[in-house]
Amino acid sequence: MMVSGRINSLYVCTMTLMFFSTEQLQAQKCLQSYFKKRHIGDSLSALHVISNHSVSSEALCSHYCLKEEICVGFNYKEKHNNECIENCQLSNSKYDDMKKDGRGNGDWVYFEEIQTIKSNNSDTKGEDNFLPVNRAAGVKMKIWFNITDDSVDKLYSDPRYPDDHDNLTILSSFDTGQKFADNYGCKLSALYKALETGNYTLSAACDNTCDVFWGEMRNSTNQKRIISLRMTTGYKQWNKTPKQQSKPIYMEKDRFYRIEAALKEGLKDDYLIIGVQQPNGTFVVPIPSKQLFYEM
Ligand SMILES: [Ca+2]
Repeated sequence: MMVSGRINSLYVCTMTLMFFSTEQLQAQKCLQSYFKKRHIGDSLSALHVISNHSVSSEALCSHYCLKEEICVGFNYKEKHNNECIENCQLSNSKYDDMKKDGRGNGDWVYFEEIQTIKSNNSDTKGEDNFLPVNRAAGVKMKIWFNITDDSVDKLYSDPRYPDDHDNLTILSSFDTGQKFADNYGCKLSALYKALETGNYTLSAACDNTCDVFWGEMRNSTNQKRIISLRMTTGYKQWNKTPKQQSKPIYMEKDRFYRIEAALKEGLKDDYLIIGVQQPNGTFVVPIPSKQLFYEM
């Protein structure tokens, strides 16, 4: 059985290298990531799915998973007669954490990542030691009103997103406060100055749903989604689900990094707050405002 599992893992990775040999970044990731076949069964419920895709092979499905920082596995179903269906589900849930989800007599195959992807180094390292000239302390918050539903995906699919926002305000930190409005979405963004070198873990609590992104300061188009919450937590509640925490993120002292977060609120309570565990082990909530800047 162990031999069979290893063959399956290597198969997916090898296929990815064949299809994307010109994409150096993906090749580097693939060398550090393998997918093991865990289960044959049904499709996953929305609770465990980051996104759905229509793909021509399991190798392409694994490629999408490698591009998502929070993806830990994917559920794939082979197409028949070139049918137009979504047959690739990316998941941020481990197989053992999904309990009954995906179990059944279907023909979906769930693959799980068995080695953690390491952060890729940027070639803009020198530039990230300097803040933009036109900056100020705080966090920029863009707001879109009149979007119903709880899911942050409704914000992303709104035709006004991301450029045509209704309102703009500046927060002192990554804390929106509580009960701002109903049926709105917002995007928070700031540059974060690391005060020491080492591994950081970001944590989020929100109502109703939210995502957190992180990346190099200069490369705003290559942000990695490091937290994806599709359930409500309490305000400053940090133990509702392990999905509230990011994987460890390596940052260097005195360098600047871009942190962004999106929130979607339906009705009643609403908030988004982000904390950070620093390399020295201290957990700070919210992220200290003296380390946050926005571009004017
Ligand atoms: Ca709410």
